[in-house]
Amino acid sequence: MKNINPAKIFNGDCEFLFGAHNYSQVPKSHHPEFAFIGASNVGKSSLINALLNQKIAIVSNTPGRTRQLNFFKLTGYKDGFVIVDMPGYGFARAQEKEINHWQKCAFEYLAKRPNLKRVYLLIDPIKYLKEADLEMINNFNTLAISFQIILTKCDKISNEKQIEVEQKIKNLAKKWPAFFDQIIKTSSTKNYGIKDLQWSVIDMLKFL
Ligand SMILES: Nc1nc2c(ncn2[C@@H]2O[C@H](COP(=O)(O)OP(=O)(O)OP(=O)(O)O)[C@@H](O)[C@H]2O)c(=O)[nH]1
Ligand SMILES: [Mg+2]
Repeated sequence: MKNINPAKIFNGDCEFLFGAHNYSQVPKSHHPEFAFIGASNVGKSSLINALLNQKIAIVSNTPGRTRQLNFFKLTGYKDGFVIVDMPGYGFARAQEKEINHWQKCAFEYLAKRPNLKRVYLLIDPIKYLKEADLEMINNFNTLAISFQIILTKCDKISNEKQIEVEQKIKNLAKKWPAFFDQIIKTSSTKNYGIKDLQWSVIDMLKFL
């Protein structure tokens, strides 16, 4: 552990592997995967860029920007590992057909991916937990997929408010068996909490 340097692993050197519109397009892989999921516009792509230290995922003011599963590979640790940017859910202007398609695709990916080591569920603390987030959490618990919650856009609220939201979620989480009991508070714009996120990934990889 002493010899691990996150700055070397997340040094901006990563490769866009592919984007997939359907789970059937995703090849099997033995590389450990970490998926970022959450409501549309919550800041998934921005956080991935901050984590990877490279502007590789597309960010937009318009909700519903990421419309496929995007796979990014890093090779700087062990045999390599993969970060997955997922399309956001709860996008009000999306058509029902598209919503159903994405729900099915996300569910299939989550259910059929043995190399998926952890899901990061992003929550904007100002918006708090919505029905769609709770449904996703239900999926994680049912499928026994380890998930960790990340609060995004923390530059927009006070420390006190962040801690209050964290406590509220931890109270609810007593009933969530798949919940990894550590909430990471981040801001992609201020580069806050990114080291914590890097260590969270590394801590998982260390034991593989
Ligand atoms: N203030 C602030 N704004 C942020 C932060 N992270 C992202 N944003 C803004 O939030 C908007 C959405 O960011 P994205 O990273 O595209 O969000 P996303 O979750 O990938 O969105 P979809 O792909 O549409 O699901 C953009 O306008 C970002 O600039 C943050 O840490 N702080
Ligand atoms: Mg996105």
